[in-house]
Amino acid sequence: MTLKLYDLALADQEVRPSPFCWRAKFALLHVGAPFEAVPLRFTDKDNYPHSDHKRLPILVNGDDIICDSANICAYLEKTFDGEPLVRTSGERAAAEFYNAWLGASLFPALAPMLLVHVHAAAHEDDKAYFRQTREKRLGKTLEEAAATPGLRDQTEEALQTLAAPLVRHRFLGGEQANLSDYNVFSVFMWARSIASDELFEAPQAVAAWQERMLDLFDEYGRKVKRVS
Ligand SMILES: N[C@@H](CCC(=O)N[C@@H](CS)C(=O)NCC(=O)O)C(=O)O
Repeated sequence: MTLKLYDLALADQEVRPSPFCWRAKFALLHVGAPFEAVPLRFTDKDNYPHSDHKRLPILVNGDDIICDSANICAYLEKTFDGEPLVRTSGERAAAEFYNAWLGASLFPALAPMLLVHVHAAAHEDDKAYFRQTREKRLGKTLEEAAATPGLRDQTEEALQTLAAPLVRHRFLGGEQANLSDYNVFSVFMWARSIASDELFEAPQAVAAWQERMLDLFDEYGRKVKRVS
């Protein structure tokens, strides 16, 4: 049976930037589960497949409805015999470390620069909702957040740290991509979907890893539509 992954879409339904949705899509591709990515907009809440959970991704597999990207990864590991997302407890611990690094380092630097681009590319019916919810969270306007001094430098510093393992390893998972790669690269897919390449310059080791990540799964990440 084909699974349905409810995936956040912008004004152009083919542009799907959500980093959490990307984490779920890469996990599905990795375990080899056939899926259809179904677009939903921010304010399309009545069509979200869960009565209470109003964030994406949501995965539907027959009667199973799984909310939250981390739960989706755990569900896929439990349900599918394909390639495991991590092979050892050490790899799992590393994936948890990269998540913590994302939350402490890359995300806070990159998100304020990206949110204004999400708003620009959002559907007209979503724009007011997106601005209101995000500005409440930020405590400032999207434009003020994007203009915070030093965001580019902070992003590039975070990427210097990410370069450390990638100088000697093809992937954060070692020879093959694993959950660590998908968690981190999902944030790059967010940036790639909605913003120009000029927001930051990645160190060479990170840039080369990005290309390897874009090559995976028959170039799934490279082929998807970006805001023009
Ligand atoms: N912890 C959740 C976070 C999901 C999340 O925040 N998704 C955002 C899109 S990136 C969303 O659906 N937002 C809907 C809204 O703001 O109404 C996960 O990992 O799935």
